[in-house]
Amino acid sequence: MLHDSRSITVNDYEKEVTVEGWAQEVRNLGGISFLILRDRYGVVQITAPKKKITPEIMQAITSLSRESVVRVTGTVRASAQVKSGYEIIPSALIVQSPSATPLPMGVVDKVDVEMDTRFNHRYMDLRKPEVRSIFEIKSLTMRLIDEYLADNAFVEIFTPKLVASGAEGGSTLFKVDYFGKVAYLAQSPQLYKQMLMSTGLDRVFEIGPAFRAEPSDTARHVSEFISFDGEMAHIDSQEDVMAMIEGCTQFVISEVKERGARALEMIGSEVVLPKAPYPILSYEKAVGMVQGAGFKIELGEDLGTEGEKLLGDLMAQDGNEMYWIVEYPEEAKPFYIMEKDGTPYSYSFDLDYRGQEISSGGQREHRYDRLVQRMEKKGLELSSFEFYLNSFAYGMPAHGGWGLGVERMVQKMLGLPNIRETILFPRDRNRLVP
Ligand code: AMO
Repeated sequence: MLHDSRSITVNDYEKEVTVEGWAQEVRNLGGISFLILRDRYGVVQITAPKKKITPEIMQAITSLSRESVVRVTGTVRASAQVKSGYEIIPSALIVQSPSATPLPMGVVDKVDVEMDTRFNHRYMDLRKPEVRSIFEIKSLTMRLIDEYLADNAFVEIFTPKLVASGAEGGSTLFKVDYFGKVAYLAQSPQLYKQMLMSTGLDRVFEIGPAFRAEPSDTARHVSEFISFDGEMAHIDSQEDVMAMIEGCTQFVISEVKERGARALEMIGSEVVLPKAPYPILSYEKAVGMVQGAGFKIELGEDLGTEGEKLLGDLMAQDGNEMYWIVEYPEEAKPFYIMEKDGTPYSYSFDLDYRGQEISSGGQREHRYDRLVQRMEKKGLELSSFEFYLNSFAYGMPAHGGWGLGVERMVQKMLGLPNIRETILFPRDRNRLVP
């Protein structure tokens, strides 16, 4: 079994180990050479004093190009000069895969590399521990969501990503040729998770890809993201749904702090557990707050990126990182959201995290006739939604749910400037490769 930089302990001192990694740095000082080998967990120092090693090993080290993959067998020696407390004196060294030169970008160099260059050479960018660790946190986040929802009796579902009609508006649909028919990439599992509410599977969730042909080139939009969707039946109001999300986000963030401590240190992120319960602002109140701070917006309009940021700053003044905005104008919300009768508003919510929407949802219109009315009002072609509407005609309980952009949440939790930092191979208007 190979050792790695994390598994070598004082118990291995004076013993022989084999390690493998990338040649991060080679220093040749004549009588002695040093090779810094990087693996997933850190680095090990290979110390090669000319007098104690074979000429072949010396030759291999001195001619090694940076980032080559090397396997080294040697004896572990305590060393006060090395941060880890030990070094390895090599008795065998194999270059498993030499690296070409020059490198397309540096791994340890402290120069700022353009984002495009980084994403063009993502395999190299991800060799940086601070970049790679983001994906350990993202993976942990997914596991924690699973754990929380399983504990709350949710069933994990997988809905089609090739669909015949879009639920989130026509402007962001990606068209696909489906055996000669028009199909689309799913913008969300909306229609399917709602249909399941009529079956007795009364709490479902899905974590899966969602596709949006977003024309905007921003730090928060991509054309493929991971959506964490939930839907719950037999609710009294949308507050039941909000309580579930709030419980989940608090659980995820506190456990990430705990279980992700090592990765967080690598990234250099200090995660703060938001103050709970999250304050609830009505849409009207939120608009009033940003207007009060000099922002130009009329009632009925969307807060937009700038409005959301400003609201985030205002909420931060009282130490609130996460907050709800509820009761948006029904006109601004999709057909499946329930109207608040006698008002221009709706039973809907957004969850904002430090000035950025990370989730939205609400109570759904479960009454067949009202749903049809609402779809007609929105100008939808009812025949395209027959499969969906049918599930409302034979007994559909009151229900509500949410969609939460996992990458937006991870981005905000880690304090990263751009959503793309949380996606291995991001897709946007300008990028389809790698
Ligand atoms: P919505 O369209 O608001 O709602 O999307 C839900 C959440 O998904 C994330 N998101 C995105 N993340 C990155 N890039 C994008 N282009 C992008 N678009 C959306 C956001 C957003 O809050 N069906 C409803 C949810 C529901 O009511 O259940 C929906 O999709 O974090």
